[in-house]
Amino acid sequence: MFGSSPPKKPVEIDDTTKAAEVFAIGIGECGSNIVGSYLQTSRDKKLPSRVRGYLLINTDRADLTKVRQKYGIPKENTLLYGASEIGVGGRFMDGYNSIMESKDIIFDQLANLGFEGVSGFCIFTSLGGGTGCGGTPALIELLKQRFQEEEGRRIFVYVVGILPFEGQSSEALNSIWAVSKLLRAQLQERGADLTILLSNRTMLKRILQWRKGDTVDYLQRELEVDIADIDSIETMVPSTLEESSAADARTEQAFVELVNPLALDVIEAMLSPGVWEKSKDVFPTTDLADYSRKLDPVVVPALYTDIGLIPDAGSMPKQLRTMIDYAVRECSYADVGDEPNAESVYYVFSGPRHVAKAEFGMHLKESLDKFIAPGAAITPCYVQYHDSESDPRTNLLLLLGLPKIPELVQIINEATQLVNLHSGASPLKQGWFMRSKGTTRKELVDAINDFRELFSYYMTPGEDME
Ligand SMILES: Nc1nc2c(ncn2[C@@H]2O[C@H](COP(=O)(O)OP(=O)(O)OP(=O)(O)O)[C@@H](O)[C@H]2O)c(=O)[nH]1
Ligand SMILES: [Mg+2]
Repeated sequence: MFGSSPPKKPVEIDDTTKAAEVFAIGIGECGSNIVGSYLQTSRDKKLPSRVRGYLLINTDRADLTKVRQKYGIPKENTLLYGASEIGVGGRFMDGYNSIMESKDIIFDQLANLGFEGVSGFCIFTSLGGGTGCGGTPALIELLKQRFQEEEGRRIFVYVVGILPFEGQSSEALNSIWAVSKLLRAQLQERGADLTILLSNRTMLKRILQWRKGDTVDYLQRELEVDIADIDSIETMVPSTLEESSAADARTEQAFVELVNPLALDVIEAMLSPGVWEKSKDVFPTTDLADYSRKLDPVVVPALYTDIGLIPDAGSMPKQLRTMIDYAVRECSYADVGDEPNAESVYYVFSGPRHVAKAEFGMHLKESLDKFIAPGAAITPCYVQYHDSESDPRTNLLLLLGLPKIPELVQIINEATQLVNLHSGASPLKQGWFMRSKGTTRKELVDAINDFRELFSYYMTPGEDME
């Protein structure tokens, strides 16, 4: 069995990796890309290791090879599993079953990579595909079974899940299924402790806002089309992504390349407080598991980087309020609108010693007040850098627990339309659900209704589906 054999290759340990107790798993194309590019970027920036080990898994041989080459990933850190070798093409139940059927080879490989002693796992995946979307809930079930039920040892499992671009209705449906599955599994202690949502559509929107000129130049170059104005880019998404011609695949690829750096920034911001570094103080002491202890199970991050706070320039409360307003409204990774009404908040305020000060906590708390539900808990964390040579940037990471997410309405509507399109008395029509998702219409309708319930404040009464 797995578990008893010692790691074949010892995990590299220097004083910077001691505190890194998390094992990263990238599943499917998106998940593998995110982990791969994260590792590569950390290497390039010479950041201390935030992860104790990692594994990229896919049911698609070509994609796995590509990711290995692109990011310089050793073969032993990748695994091809499942029967098809060409992915599951969005059929998420196949993604789910493939993981269950490959349990032994997956755990063998994890054991070889030294996953035994870790206290947590971070799984990266898109929510709209098949391999990662279906495989993630299965993988978590197996991990929880293995550690919590068989060994009686608590572990935390975080999922960083990527929501689809606009207009990808089939992916909207998959995403709803996956999140509802993760939440339901949690009731049996077999789900994710935290599901962190990053949305491709919002990340794209942010990029378009912040780096307008650069983005237009980049897209024109990549796609060899003339982009008249910024609004035309956003409308390119729904009209093109649903059909899968080569040009559309290129558009999607270009969008993905645009948003991935943003995704990496937030991952780095989340992982960094839990890792020891020479010139850094963190208080209160924070390890990664704290996020799940203090937050609701679905989280949307917001990250405001390189903030121009000037403590000597007077009115610090006002500067801090402006900072919080901007972070919530303009820097969230899924659009939370103006009134997220979050049920819990975790913030990580980092920067030079004279800026990232606990004394500012009171003002931060006051400023957050209008964005949270009455009684919502706020958990602070301060990260101070005291390296006299470097001039660290001031950053604010907000983790909003169970916020309102207006864009989920859009996702629900896209998914509902698709379900309606394939509904009807004829069994031929209903066959679509089994054929393209591997499951029944009922399971999908239940998932949509879960969503409506959880995020019910957006819905008008009587919209439930039968
Ligand atoms: N942000 C981001 N999104 C990606 C990336 N790669 C794919 N996506 C998105 O992920 C979704 C498709 O999921 P994939 O990850 O390709 O699917 P998969 O898990 O490999 O599953 P199958 O291909 O169906 O077997 C689409 O919404 C893509 O836009 C990436 O590197 N970054
Ligand atoms: Mg794939």
